[in-house]
Parts: sequence; C-alpha cells; structure tokens
Amino acid sequence: MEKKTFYITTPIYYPSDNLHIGHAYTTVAADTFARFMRLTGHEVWFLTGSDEHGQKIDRAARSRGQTPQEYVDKIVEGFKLLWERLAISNNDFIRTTEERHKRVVSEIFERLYRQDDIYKAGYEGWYCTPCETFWVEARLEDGNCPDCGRPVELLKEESYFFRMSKYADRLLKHIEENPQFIQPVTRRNEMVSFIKSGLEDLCVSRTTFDWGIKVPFDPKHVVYVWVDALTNYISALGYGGDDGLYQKFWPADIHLVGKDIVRFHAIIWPVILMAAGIPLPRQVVGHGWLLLDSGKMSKSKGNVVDPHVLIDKYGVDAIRYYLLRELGFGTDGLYSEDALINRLNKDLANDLGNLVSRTLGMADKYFKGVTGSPGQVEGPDEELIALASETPGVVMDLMERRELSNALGAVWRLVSRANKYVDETAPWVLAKSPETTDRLNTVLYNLAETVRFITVITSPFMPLMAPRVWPLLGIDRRPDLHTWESLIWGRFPVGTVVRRGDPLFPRIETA
Ligand code: ME8
Repeated sequence: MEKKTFYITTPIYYPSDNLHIGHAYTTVAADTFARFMRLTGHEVWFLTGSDEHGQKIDRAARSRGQTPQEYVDKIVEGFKLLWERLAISNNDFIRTTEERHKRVVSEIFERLYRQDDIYKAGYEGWYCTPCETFWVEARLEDGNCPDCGRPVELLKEESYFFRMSKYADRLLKHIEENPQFIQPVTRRNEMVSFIKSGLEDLCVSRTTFDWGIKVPFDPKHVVYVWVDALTNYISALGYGGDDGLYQKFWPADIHLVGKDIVRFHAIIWPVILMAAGIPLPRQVVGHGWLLLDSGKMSKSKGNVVDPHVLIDKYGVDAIRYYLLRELGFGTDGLYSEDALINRLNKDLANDLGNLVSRTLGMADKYFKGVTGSPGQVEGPDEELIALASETPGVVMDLMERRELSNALGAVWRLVSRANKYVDETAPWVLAKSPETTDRLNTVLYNLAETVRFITVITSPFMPLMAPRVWPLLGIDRRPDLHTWESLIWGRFPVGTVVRRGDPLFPRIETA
C-alpha cells in the first residue's frame, strides 16, 4: 500500500536579523509534527526557508553598507546552522531569491493579471515596513500600524491591485464548511470577523525600491513581498514543473505560523490560490507568542533570547522540551530562564531522568542487567500496563488536535505513574529475599518496557534522547522496537542486557 503523505511548512523567516527563540519555537513545533507523522507511517515533506525580498531587508542591508544579497546570504547561513543544531529534519529549505521560486511567482502574477484579477490603479495608503503590510486609513490605530503599533508611512504610487473583494464570499463559505481550516477556533473567529468587516483589494506591487521579483510585464514594479513569500509553499514543490513533488504533496496539510501572520495565511493566500485555480491548504494553525516580562521579543526592543546560548547551556532536547511544553495550544506563554530551569529540573532531571536511571541501575544491580521473562500480573502492574498501552492512542489524538503541550503532558502522566510504581513495588525490598526474585524480575521488566514506550513516544519531541537510551536498554540494534507499531505491551525482549549510563538530564544548579 502507498504511504499516506503529509506536507507541513513553517513561515519563511525574514533574514533581516538573526533568529530568536520565538522563531525556534515555530520550527521546533513543525519538526515535531513532521517527525511524529513519519513515526506513524506517513511520507512527510517538511519545508522551511527564508523570505528575502522587501523593503525591510533592503533597508537593513543598506544601513550596514551591504547589498541586500550579500546581507541575506550571511544571515541565511545562520538560519541553517540553527536548524541543524536544533535537530530540525526539514526536507528542503527554500530561499525566495532562488530561480525556482521567482519563476512561479512571475507565472502566477502574470496569470492573475491576464485574467483580470490583478489590475493597475493609483494607490494612496499607509505602509508598515516592519510588518510589510498595507493599511487603509480606517484600520490604523492612533495613526499607527494596528498589528505592531509602530508608525506607518504614506505611500503614493501607481500600483497593481489584486481583487481580493471578489473572493470574500467564497472564502467565508470555505471557512464555514471546513471547521479544521483555521485552528485554533479563536483564530478562526478573528478571521471570520476580519473578512466580514470587508476585504479591500490588495496592493500587490511596489515601485519605490527594487529588491524584489520584477513584475514580468512591467519591470518598474516589484511584486509585493507577501505575495512573493506565500508562493514559496508551492514553488518549493516545483509547481508548474514536472518533478512530481507538487502532485504528491499539495495541498499542504499544515501551514504552521504564529498568530501575527494568520491573516496572510488564512485570507490572502487562500484567495490567491482560489484565483489561480489551485486547491487550498488543509489547515492553517496559528500558535501563540512566547512573551517576555517586557512584552513581545523584538530586536528593536533589544530583549531577544538567542537560542544558541540556550542550546550551549542546556542542550537541544531540553530546549525543545521546554518550548513544546510551555506554550499551550494557541495561547501565549511567558519565557523566563528561571521557568526553563525549573521545568528541566523537575520534568527532565527528577521525573524522567530518575525513572530511567533507577530502572537501569536496579536491573544492573540485581540481575547484572539481564531481563528475565515477566511473571504474573499483580498489584499495581495492571494500572501501569493499562496506562502505558493507552498512552500512544491518547498522544495520537492530541497530535491530531495539534495539542503538542498536552501530548507531552500525557507522556508525563505515564512517567509519574511509573515513578509511583517504583515506590509502590519497592524493588530494594524485593531484592532482600530469594522468594521475591521472580516478582522483582517482573517489576523491572515492566519498568524497562515502560521506558521503551516513553522513548519511542517522545522521540519526535526530543529526537536526541531515544538514541541515547536505546543502547542502555539493549535495543539499539532492534529498529523494530523503535516504531510506533511496536508499542504493544510485552514486546521488550526477554534476556536483553541493560546497563546504566550517565544521567540523561543532569540537574541545573542555580545560585
Ligand atoms: O513574518 N513567539 O517572518 P518573521 C512565537 N517573513 N513565535 C514567534 C515569535 C514569538 N515571540 N516571534 C516570531 C514573517 N515568531 C514572514 C513570514 S511566511 C510566507 C512569511 C515566529 O521572520 C512566528 O511563527 O517575522 C511568527 O509567525 C514568525 O516567527 C514571524 O517570522
């Protein structure tokens, strides 16, 4: 049977500056979905990239005395390095300055113009360069950008316009008929009221600078950077060419984005696709923001958190765990290094780390690491086995609902149950008498099997941990026991030799 496909994207980030921990959150979350879908038997395409055109980049480069291309080349190298360090498993990285991308943007722009969905007219309106967004006067708040609150600039230029208004009713109908299309529901409601308040035609070209893709039939104009950027999701699949990726993976299953740019993905992008006769993505997921005490992270506020520094200090899995656990589905989360340390010490060092080291340590101490076959189910065994057996299903369900943090929560319920099981069964007491050797063996078998379940289920979230634990559990050469299908209680092989290792997550001491 052919595998089911799954296509997930991150926003393509602006290389106006280095990435911070907020960007890392989106990409780590997307990576977790991608890895989870691979683990559960899908053929996955996972795309990320960089959004390199537009006025914001042009100005950033010029203010440093560089050409925009020189400037972005260097920053994009940094993006790639960060993703490598965070164990991001993207299949492709698209840059909007690549030929393969420019071709598709020009083609679609021209098509929409030929069919009269794009027309030329005079423009007078307001532009927010940090957001690369046009506003009509009525939407401004105290004369500033209603999204970021920063000053806008008055633009007066001859421009091309896209007939968004023509598609508003069709889009509303699509949103109403497909409740999964925009998630979570709060984002969906915001979009519905935005559309109902009236869609203006969108200005889709600029003439006051030239760092962009030229309008093919009128090269004084460059294509508006958002139209350029959104098209990455199909240009990267070779839309219009014949390499088969587009046919295989479009429509996207998830466009994962921050709440700041849901509007572009859930309104402008679908309308472009409708006009071009291309199927719409299946889902746009808008997650919340990672906030600091001092508000939203931004370079201009000078309060950004550099992910490299955190990786150096705490390790990749720990950072991934913290990010994925801290931000609830669709809600904002507060970042602080103290909160991070507390979580790592509690969840990773105490709960998970102790479970693994106690399990391996006791097996080593009492049986020289050799696991015997489990005996009768008794006492708390049943509850542990039942919880372990149902956890994969619970996690699967939460992943389908895009609830990453709750999915980790479900695994940690099993971690806690297993730690309680150690206390209840007290293996160190069982070890005192030869009559309870069989029982001791059963308890340790159950713990080893639970640890195997936990490593498999968490592998999409913390991809470095499982390969560290499997050799200790003696199953590193058994890929058949690393799969989702292998999560059937009792597969842990009798006679396996387990051994103790270094602490998985050392406690972080604070002053
Ligand atoms: O908007 N918390 O790029 P961008 C959580 N180029 N997520 C955050 C965050 C925070 N504090 N800060 C940023 C653009 N993000 C366009 C996208 S897509 C066709 C074009 C994440 O570099 C979040 O995903 O400004 C947000 O949507 C994205 O970075 C914005 O990245």
